[in-house]
Order: sequence, then C-alpha cells, then structure tokens
Amino acid sequence: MCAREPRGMEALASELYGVQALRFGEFVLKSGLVSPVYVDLRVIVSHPALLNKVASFIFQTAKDAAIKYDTVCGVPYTALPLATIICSTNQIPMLIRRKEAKDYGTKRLVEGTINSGETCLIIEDVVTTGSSVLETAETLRKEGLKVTDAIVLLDREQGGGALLEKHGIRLHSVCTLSKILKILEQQEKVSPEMVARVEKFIQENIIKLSEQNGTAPVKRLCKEMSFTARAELPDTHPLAAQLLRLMEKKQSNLCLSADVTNSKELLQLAATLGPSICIFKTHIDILDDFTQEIAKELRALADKHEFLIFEDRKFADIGNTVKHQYEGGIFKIASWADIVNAHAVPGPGVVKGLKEVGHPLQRGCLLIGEMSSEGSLATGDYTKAVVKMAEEHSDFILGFISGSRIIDKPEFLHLTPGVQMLAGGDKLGQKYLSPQEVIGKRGSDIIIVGRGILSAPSRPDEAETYRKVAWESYLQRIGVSAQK
Ligand code: S5P
Repeated sequence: MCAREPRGMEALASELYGVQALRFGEFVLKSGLVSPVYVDLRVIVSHPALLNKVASFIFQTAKDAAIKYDTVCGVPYTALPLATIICSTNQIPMLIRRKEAKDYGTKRLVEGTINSGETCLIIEDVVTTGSSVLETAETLRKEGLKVTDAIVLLDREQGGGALLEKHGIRLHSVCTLSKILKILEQQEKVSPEMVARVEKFIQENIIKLSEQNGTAPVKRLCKEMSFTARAELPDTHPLAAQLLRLMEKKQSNLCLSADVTNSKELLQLAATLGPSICIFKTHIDILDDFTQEIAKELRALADKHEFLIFEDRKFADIGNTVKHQYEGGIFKIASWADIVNAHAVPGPGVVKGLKEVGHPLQRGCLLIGEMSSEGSLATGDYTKAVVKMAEEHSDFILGFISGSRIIDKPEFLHLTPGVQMLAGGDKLGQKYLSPQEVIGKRGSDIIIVGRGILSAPSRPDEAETYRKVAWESYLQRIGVSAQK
C-alpha cells in the first residue's frame, strides 16, 4: 500500500539524495548481490531538520490511513529516533524493542509499559523483504500486543508488503523506490539509464511469497557471487578460500558423509569417490579399527584428490575439555582433520578452546546453527546467537551446519545435511530435502550426503549424480547456465 503522494515529496526526495541516503552506482550487498542502488537511511540522524521531516511524513501517513493504535515501536535501530520524535511530538506512548541476541533469558525484549491487548504501530525506515518488521511484530505479539499495521518511509517493492500481509500486517509506505526514482529523474539527479537499471534490479529481485519459508523469506538467489569471487573476499577464512577454489575447480559442492564402521571401507570410499567430492566427512569414533595409520592414508588421499577432511565430532563441552578432545586421545583429530564442528551451547569458550589448538594449524571450524533432525532445539533465537558467535570468531569459524543460509555474508559457508534425491526421512528422526531445494532455494553452499550415496548399488555413480545436481543448482543460483 503506498500513501497518496504527499506534498513536499519532491523536496524530501531531493534532501535524501543530498545527504547520500540514496546512492546510485555499483554496490556489493551483504548477500553478495551487486545492486545499482544503495539505500542507507541511518545517515539522517546527522541531519535533525530532515529527521524531523521524515518523522512527520511517517506520522501523516498513519493519519491518512486512519490507523488506530495505542503505542508506537520503531524497528531498531534507524527507526528508533523516528519513533521517538513521533511519540514525543504527539504525546503517544512508545515501546522499544531490544535487538541484542545476548542474554535473552535475563533481559526484557521490549522496554516500556506493556498493556496486553493494546495495538502497537510499527515504524521502519526501509523495507526490502519485510523480515525486520516481521521480527519486531513477532516480539511484540509474544508480549500480548496486537500488530496490525506498519509504516515505512521507503518501500523497495521487493516483496516485503506481501510477506507482511501474509502475517496480518498492512504495510503503508510514505514512498516507494520507483516513485523516488521518477522524482530524481525529473530533477535530473539520476539519468534515465540508471533509472532503467534500478527498475530492472527491483524486478529481478522480487522475493515471491512462494519462495518464502515460514517467517523468514528465503532469499531470491539469482545473480549471486560465485564461489571463486567469495574465495577472494578479504574476510574469507583462508581454509574456506581454499575450499571454495577447489569446489570451483572440481565443480563439486558435494560433501560425502562417510558413515562406515570399517577403515578399509572408509579408505576405499575416499579413493573411489574422492574425485567427485569437495569434503570427506568422518565420524572417526564409529570405526571399529582406527589407527593413526588410517588417518595418515586418508590425509594422503585428501591431498591426491583435492578434498578437505571434516571430522563431524560436534564438540560441546567447556573450552578446556574440547581442547584435549580435539588435540589428544586416541584420535588426535587436529593432526589430520581440516575442519571440525561444534555446538554453541556451552558458550564462546568452546570456540576459544578449539581455536587454541586449531588456529596455529590453519584449521577451521563450523558451528551448528540448525539441525536436520525432527524436533531439533537449534532454531530461532538460538540460531541467531550461533551466528553472532561465528561473527565474533571469524578467524576460526568458517561457516555453519544449517538447513539453509542463516547469515547473508558471503565469507561464511553453509553446509547442509539431511539431503537425498527424494524428500522424506528415516525411522530415527532424520529429515531429508532434495539438493535442488537446499542449494537453489535455501541458499546453502554444500550438500552433505550419507546414506543417499552409501546405500546405492554403485556409490561412485550415485556420488556423480549428486555432484551434478547440486552443482547445477549452484550454477542456476548464480545465473549461469549449466554446461551439459
Ligand atoms: O543436523 C545434522 C548435522 C549433521 S553433521 N544432521 C545430520 O544428519 N548430520 C550428519 O550428517 C549426521 O551425523 C550424518 O553423519 C550425516 C547425514 O547422514 P545421512 O545418511 O542421513 O545422509
């Protein structure tokens, strides 16, 4: 829903352009997408007159739409000062939503007086997918408040309105990106060619409701960065960069889950499937006959066929204990595994302990953000806290085990288990999705396949089938047609 064009919109558009809240050119977004437009309304806090003006436009839009509400809440952070001005000027009680994932258990998520049953109007600066507004609405609703409407200064028209509508929230915008574009074109601030480029970009990046999953919209994944480009980013972990390059070279984003109990079979798998995979994943403690010699042979096969070894140990203890588990014992995991993984449940100490051992050896670790098993508790706020932990330790954490992309930073890798050609599950709670769904729709990078390959009559043929399907899904995602 877009409000009637308010008077003074031309002046507002011009001022926003003047303070560089809207910029045109080539910008790499967090997701890796290259966008011809960059909208950053945070800058308006440095321009008090403009801040006031934006606040009054938002308030007027709520009035014009005859919305009934008792309180106002701004989506953190840019909309917080806007909500403050609106509430202070018009004597409306305000609520503040906390954004920090930390200490969710002890801190209130909403500050201010909450009167259950009252209606809260959400204010936002810019809406793309609608997910930030939705998150705020969900937090408020959990506190017993009603959320029926949200006002946004700028709707990028990329599907946010439809997502919010699905969740019972009407989105009203002071202005849309295409409207602002027209104004700036008339004012000769933006060339007709640039306007056409931005319009095309908007069209190509509309997030359709059919592509959305639950509350969080799955990102539209065309025109993403290639694995090679991600390897070159300055913040990509060196081991992730090595992996991304070998993936591109071997045209493989397949990780084999070598869940066998006999070392001969393990080595045979590595020797025969090695050319098809980018990672060989072990559960070393299920082998009946492990010796350090096996680890050595596996290492040699990894070097020969250019794959990384990932020991799926799922560390989950205090830092001091995991350090010993990683370095010592019978397995001496750190001496042969490039990658390990850990649960974030003990807190950052688990990462710090592992890092003490792994970092000097140029190893890397994946954090488990989500699990493929039925009833997993690794969801929602827990997953968000895992992401935050990874960002704080990105010199050692190179990515995630998750069902989908859980952070839009191309430096991080996403590996997804629970993959078979046919969706379904096993009798013990494992749930399967197809490679196309995982790579193409959910934005993960690497599929982890165990029994889908291990129980096939020809394991090498089946591995090749999985490799091809997952690779084609990746190519489609970055907008390159697969070579037959
Ligand atoms: O959430 C998870 C995380 C992992 S690492 N779900 C999983 O299934 N895994 C592992 O992936 C699991 O331990 C097993 O080794 C593999 C899946 O095997 P499959 O036979 O079901 O493909």
